[in-house]
Amino acid sequence: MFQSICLMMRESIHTNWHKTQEVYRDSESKQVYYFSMEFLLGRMVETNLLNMGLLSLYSETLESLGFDPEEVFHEEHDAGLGNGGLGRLAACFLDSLASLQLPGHGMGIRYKYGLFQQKVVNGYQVELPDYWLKDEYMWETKRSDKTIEVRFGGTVETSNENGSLKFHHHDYERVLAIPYDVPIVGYQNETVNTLRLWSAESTSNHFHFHSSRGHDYYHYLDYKRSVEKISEFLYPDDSYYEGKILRLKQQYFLVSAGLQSILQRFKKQFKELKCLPNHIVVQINDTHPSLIVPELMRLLIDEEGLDWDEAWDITQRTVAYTNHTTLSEALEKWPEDMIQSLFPRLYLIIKEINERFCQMLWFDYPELRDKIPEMAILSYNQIHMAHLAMVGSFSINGVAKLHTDILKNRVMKPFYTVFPKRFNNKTNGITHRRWLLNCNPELATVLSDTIGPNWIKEPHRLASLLPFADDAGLQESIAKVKHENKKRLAHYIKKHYDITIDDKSIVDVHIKRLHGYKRQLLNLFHIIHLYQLCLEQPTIEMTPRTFIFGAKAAPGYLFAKHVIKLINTVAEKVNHHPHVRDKVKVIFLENYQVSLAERIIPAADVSEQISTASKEASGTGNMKLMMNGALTIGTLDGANVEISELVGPNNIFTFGLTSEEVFAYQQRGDYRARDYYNNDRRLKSVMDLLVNQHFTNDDVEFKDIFYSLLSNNDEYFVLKDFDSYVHAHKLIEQSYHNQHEWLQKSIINIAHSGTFSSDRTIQEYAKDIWEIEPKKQS
Ligand code: B1N
Repeated sequence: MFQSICLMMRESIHTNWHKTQEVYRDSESKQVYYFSMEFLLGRMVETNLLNMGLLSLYSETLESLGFDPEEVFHEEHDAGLGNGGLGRLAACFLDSLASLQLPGHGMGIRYKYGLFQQKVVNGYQVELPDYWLKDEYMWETKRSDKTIEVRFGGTVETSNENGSLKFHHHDYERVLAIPYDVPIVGYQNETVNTLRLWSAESTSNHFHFHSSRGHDYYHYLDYKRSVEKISEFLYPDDSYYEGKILRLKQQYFLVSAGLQSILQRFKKQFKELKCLPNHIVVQINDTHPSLIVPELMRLLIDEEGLDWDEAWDITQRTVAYTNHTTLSEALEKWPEDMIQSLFPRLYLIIKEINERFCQMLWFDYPELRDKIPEMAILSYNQIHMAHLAMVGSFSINGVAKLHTDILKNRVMKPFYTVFPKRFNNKTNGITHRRWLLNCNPELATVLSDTIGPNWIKEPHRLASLLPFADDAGLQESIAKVKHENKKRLAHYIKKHYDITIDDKSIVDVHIKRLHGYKRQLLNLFHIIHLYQLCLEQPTIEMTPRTFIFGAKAAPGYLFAKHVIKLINTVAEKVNHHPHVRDKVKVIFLENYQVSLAERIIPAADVSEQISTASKEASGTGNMKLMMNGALTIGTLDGANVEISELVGPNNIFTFGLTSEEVFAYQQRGDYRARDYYNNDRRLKSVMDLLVNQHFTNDDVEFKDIFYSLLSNNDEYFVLKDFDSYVHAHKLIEQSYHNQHEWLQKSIINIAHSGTFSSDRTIQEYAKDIWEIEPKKQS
């Protein structure tokens, strides 16, 4: 049934798909290509039906045929081609581009294995491969006719032809890049854009293998294996740079295949390469595709015969760069010799770009001369990809106001001095179609009943809810929807975990990748504190709370894995202790992914956004949760700052150090975590439970956590922020007690969430960076 539905949908999608491409071509529209190593699409059947305007019809028809629509739709495996926020942002952007009728497409990799599937065994995370292509992927179309060749390794020779240098590439390894196109359906507007995912294949005939090393069969098999590995799996690291050669190959594979296909299409239609920036813009999602800069230079100079200055002008006017993190462990720095041996020609180009950039600094910015070593693209045998991206692009943007300010005034400060006009902010957003209309249709109906349905096309109109924040009728309807959503989640938890949660409890959710800076540990310390309160005072009055965690840890990130084990261990204790279990429940939902988020978010009362201030570039879960009426407990970090400004201090629970305070501590170096352990009785008794075998008789993992806080001086200020976090949770409990007050806050949050629709974000990119306009179909 699922496959039949998809086949029917494909017919009408494909008609509009062809039409859209014709309209773009005939109108010579400028088109944007969003290059990203990750697209975290999740399931597409429901959102495609929604956007086609057919969701109710299909659901009703399925029911009348005796099928449960949910069961049929859930046959679709999540497309998990991303780690977390960065990959999901790319997917939301595609939805908004199509829904706003903008000519914009995605370029990515068709990984054979998406992000690993997480199982929890005995409290530990276990990773299983995500073989998402096991069944046919119903949305993709293979386009063998558009195959591209990508070249790795080899040597470069120069020759002098009529006074100009020519570069010849020999003995390279040939890799075929096969595109698989996925249609991106706009919301009820007949626009269908393209996400092009590249798959690596070896050349089928090994006699075509351009190697001086001969046509040896075993050599061919080795070659075939090494090629197929390129698009085999997604690296499971979030906000972390792993300097693996295979990852670098993946990046170049995407960049080279994507760019060549764009140039091929461009040249068919237009003659003058000089006009490239008038018709094409390439947005790079973090530095992962930043080899686009030297690769475009290579194609323009070596293949198209342009000179350096012409090529550089075109490149700089075509590429735009988005930064998503300031964490030093996530900044990409590739070893010079790795770049040189994998891409000998790109290496020469990067050296030349670096040389010219450093010369320019020396002559034009004498005051920055002593900064040249730290600004260079190539220094200490490393290639700094962020520097390459900044020098080679016309736009550099951060993803929330605070984050952009930190880039301008701290992390990228000297670059901001040199290129002040390039820097700009584009606060992230989420598609309200998936994250409200589709995942919480009952809430959407209540909203439309109150303010009419215009907010669906123009999400800022959700602000019309503000006058109704106090309205008893609306409050009651919203409370009812939330309660129904909690019951559904409770049912899911009962079925899959055999744990009963109180559907009248405060549902508090912390769902995101597991990372030290995201401080799941701080949340857990508060939970342990509540647990101890219940033990000390068995009759204590407490509004029952359900704490839900969903988080994957990178397989090699031991600290994060220890935190998962600790959450599960605490959950086991808390959920069974007779003095605690009716007041506090802790659930770790395994395999957190897009489809699970769609279940959890509509049921949430409280949204945990508690990163160490300055560390979370934006966050987007914060936006999804507020849009579904949850109230935020959060630090003044990332987009929380903007949420707080919009809803006002009474409608959010902020706590903890500010980013300025964090920077000041780091600068002075006078934070003493141990003092907080010694001086706060609650904190000491919480932490001591980690190492006194209270939870298990073998607590090596927990000792590791304990010592990371004390011996390593608590890099993320968990101990410092504990007190104000506990206080904020007390305020939450009080406020929840007064349901009228709580629902008013909830409505105010929903009303302001329209600002965080990715439609708003994409309109800003379209106007300020891309200079593209909507194209009506027909
Ligand atoms: O990008 C999201 C932001 O909302 C988050 O705050 C930010 O942490 C996230 C290397 C990353 N930054 N950097 C990454 C992902 C994978 C990888 O290999 C870095 N992800 C973010 C959207 O702007």
